[in-house]
Amino acid sequence: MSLLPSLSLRLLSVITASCSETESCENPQKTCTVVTCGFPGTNGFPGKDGRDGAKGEKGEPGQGIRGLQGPPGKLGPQGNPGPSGLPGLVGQKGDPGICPDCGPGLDLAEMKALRSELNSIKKLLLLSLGKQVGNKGFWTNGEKMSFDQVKALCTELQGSVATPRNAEENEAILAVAKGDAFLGITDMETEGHFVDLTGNKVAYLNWNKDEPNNTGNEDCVMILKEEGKWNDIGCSVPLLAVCEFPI
Ligand code: FUC
Ligand code: CA
Repeated sequence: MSLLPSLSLRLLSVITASCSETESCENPQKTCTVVTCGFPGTNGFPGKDGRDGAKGEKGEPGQGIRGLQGPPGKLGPQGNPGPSGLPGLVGQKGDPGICPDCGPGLDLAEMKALRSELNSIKKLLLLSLGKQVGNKGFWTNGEKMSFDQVKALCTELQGSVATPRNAEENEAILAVAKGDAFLGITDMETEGHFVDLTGNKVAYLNWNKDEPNNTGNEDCVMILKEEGKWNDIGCSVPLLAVCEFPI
């Protein structure tokens, strides 16, 4: 006789017995004993997903093909100016300049030559007709006139009324004039305050005895032909004209 039908029969009898006992018995422990002996149940449904685990470590770089280069980024802010560069090479010599006041057809070199020639003629004229002291020349036309006329004459000749700054110049003026002559000194502005024609107080003085005495109204100054001493005199009295020029 085979073992399998006998086991099936015994199992069936147990189930039958337990069922009748479950219905009549009020002891729950007896009921449990019966369930333990039953067939295993079928697998239940899978449980819900668990919570996320801790973050893993960074993986190794991938080994795929490198992607294409992206477009250039936005222009950055302007940088600070750099240091100055080295000086450039010296340029070539330029053409001779043209002087706007030189007149048509005269460049700077020709103008300089003309000025030099003019100075030579002026010097020659002063040496033959006048006297030179340092870089100053004295000259007279030998005519007598008022102080204002002397001033106008000297200005027209691009000079000024003779004004001695020392004894040597005073003697040169006397030698040129050979007579009473006006000097470029007045006290027209303030009585007794003698200034040159630019308004500066004169440092060198050579007054005659008891001068200046302002007899009447004497605002001009003359050099006396005898010793070259000075006298204050009226400006309208006609006296020799002596001019001075820079050389
Ligand atoms: C003296 C001078 C005057 C004037 C008169 C004739 O009195 O001081 O300036 O020349 O002489
Ligand atoms: Ca006088």
